[in-house]
Amino acid sequence: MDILKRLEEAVVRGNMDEVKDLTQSALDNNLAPLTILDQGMIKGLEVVGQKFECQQIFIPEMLLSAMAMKEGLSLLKPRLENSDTPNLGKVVIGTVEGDVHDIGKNIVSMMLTGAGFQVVDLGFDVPAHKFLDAVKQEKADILALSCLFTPTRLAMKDVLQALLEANMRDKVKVLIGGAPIDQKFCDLIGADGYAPDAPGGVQKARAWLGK
Ligand code: B12
Repeated sequence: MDILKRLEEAVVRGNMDEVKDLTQSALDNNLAPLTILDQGMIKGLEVVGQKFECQQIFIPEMLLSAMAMKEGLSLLKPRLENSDTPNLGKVVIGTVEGDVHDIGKNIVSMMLTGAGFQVVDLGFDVPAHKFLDAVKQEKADILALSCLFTPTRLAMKDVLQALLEANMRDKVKVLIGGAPIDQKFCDLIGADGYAPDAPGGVQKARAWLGK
């Protein structure tokens, strides 16, 4: 069986050792890190999501798959973050309050780093005031917000409101993303931009800073 298909299935089974070994083999076979991610690991998590929806698996299994994915991602990290480009600007990133999904956010963070941005990652379940403090303290050019769990989308609006109340809204560009986000929602809450994936986010960030 094709190595990427085996990787997908190992993520579905949540087998950490297998995911790590197969990711290493894929790299040894000169497969590009983005191909390994998109056509192996992320496909696996999509299957996991479908199985969870049909109640074929439950939270512990979903968590195991996430942990296995993180093992594989740790091998891709140095390659995704490797950059010889000068510092393009500063990005503060995090998953919004109430949401613990951080794999997509971590990938965006790695790819921004790889593109030459300095990234300050606040982690997940981040309240609006923490984003505000970090933007001020770090003098960030861009604030990147992630969410996966649909009800937490509204926490993005709270962050924008906090920036507005602190007279900081025009000091930082706000980029949003995550599975339940689209351009319509972006327009609705008044964020500066949306991207459907990590490469799209990098593209937007570069364009904003004129790079
Ligand atoms: C792994 C997982 C978990 C893990 C998370 C572990 C972790 N550390 O992240 C655990 C087990 C903890 C978990 C918990 C829950 N989960 Co969950 N989870 C998933 C799963 C299987 C994969 C998510 C993932 O990492 N995908 C892969 C990454 C790479 O994709 P991504 O995040 O979308 O990111 C890409 C883009 O969206 C974009 N992007 C993301 N962020 C940003 C930000 C910016 C700025 C930009 C530009 C782009 C961008 O770029 C990324 C890469 O290109 C999904 C199913 C799925 N299909 O996604 C369900 C899913 C997201 N979970 C779901 C649910 C319901 C839950 C729980 C509520 C379950 C429960 N009953 O408790 C809890 C939520 C708890 C909470 N308060 O947050 C639902 C959400 C449904 C909905 N529409 O709201 C899903 C869709 C499963 C399903 N089909 O029902 N989950």
